[in-house]
Amino acid sequence: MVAIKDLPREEYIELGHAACAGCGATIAIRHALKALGDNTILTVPACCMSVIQGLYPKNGLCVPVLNTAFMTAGAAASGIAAGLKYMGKDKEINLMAWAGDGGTYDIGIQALSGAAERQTNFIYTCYNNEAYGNTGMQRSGATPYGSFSTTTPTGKMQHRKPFARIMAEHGIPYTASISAAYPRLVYETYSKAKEFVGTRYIEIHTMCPTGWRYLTWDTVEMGKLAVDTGVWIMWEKEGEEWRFLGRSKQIAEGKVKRKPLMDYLKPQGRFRTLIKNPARVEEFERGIEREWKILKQRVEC
Ligand SMILES: Cc1ncc(C[n+]2csc(CCOP(=O)(O)OP(=O)(O)O)c2C)c(N)n1
Ligand code: SF4
Ligand SMILES: [Mg+2]
Repeated sequence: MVAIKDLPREEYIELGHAACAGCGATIAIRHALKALGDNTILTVPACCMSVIQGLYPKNGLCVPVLNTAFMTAGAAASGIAAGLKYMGKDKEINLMAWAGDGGTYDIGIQALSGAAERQTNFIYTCYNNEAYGNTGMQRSGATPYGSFSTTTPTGKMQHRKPFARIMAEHGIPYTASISAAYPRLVYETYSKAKEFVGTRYIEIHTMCPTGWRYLTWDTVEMGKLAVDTGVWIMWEKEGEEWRFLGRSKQIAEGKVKRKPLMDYLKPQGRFRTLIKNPARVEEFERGIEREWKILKQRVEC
């Protein structure tokens, strides 16, 4: 693992960007861009990042950005990729779409799936804060079971979609599921992903104090608790090979015991109603076990 002192000094996200204090998405993009460098073009659909990166007349990111409509990240990137290829610059420029979970799991899946099926040459990042943050926290397909959102006031009744697995099954060369709580892993994942040609899908669990309702200074702790309790699983698929990553690997190999789920649920206001209902907490646990079981089968085969 790269040492902190060896991370590039260059910064591509400006001080004074417009994110909430404690926003995990800024940790994620900061370290992703350190890996990709200034030869990068971003396309960002409507989401928190389109606010973070620049409320007119300011600019929060130091790379060119094409802002697009909510559902179009995959389509916009496909257009840019075609343009870069035509100009013979597709090998020297990293193209990245950076979209939220709503813009990916829900309204953006069609354009993204099409782009992946065409093996469009780009990195697609879904930064997953588990709700529609930009518009005040409505539920998305990524919102966890039992979580409060403004459209699920008594707790969501469905489990989240296994979206990174859905993308991996497109047969793309690289897929990863990581967390912003591990910035060096973010850096290493992008350093690796940029070496592949074709569609690469990276999903980052990005802690969101505003939506998840915990104290801003607990952001990294909250991301680590998601991994330690097994709620969020870190893994990658390179070619046909599936692997667990970091702490999730230690859990899968039995070197570390998973922490109790309540350690993660209790500090977050969004689970306040859920934790009063043991039957629903058990259902939450069943969803976690199901995902671990499927991923373990993938890693072993
Ligand atoms: C077609 C369309 N519907 C609704 C909106 C309003 N809108 C803008 S951002 C957003 C939520 C984005 O959620 P997500 O993709 O999860 O990103 P986040 O804001 O959480 O970072 C919505 C509903 C829109 N811009 N376009
Ligand atoms: S709402 Fe959440 S994801 Fe959006 S800027 Fe604030 S902390 Fe970040
Ligand atoms: Mg979101």
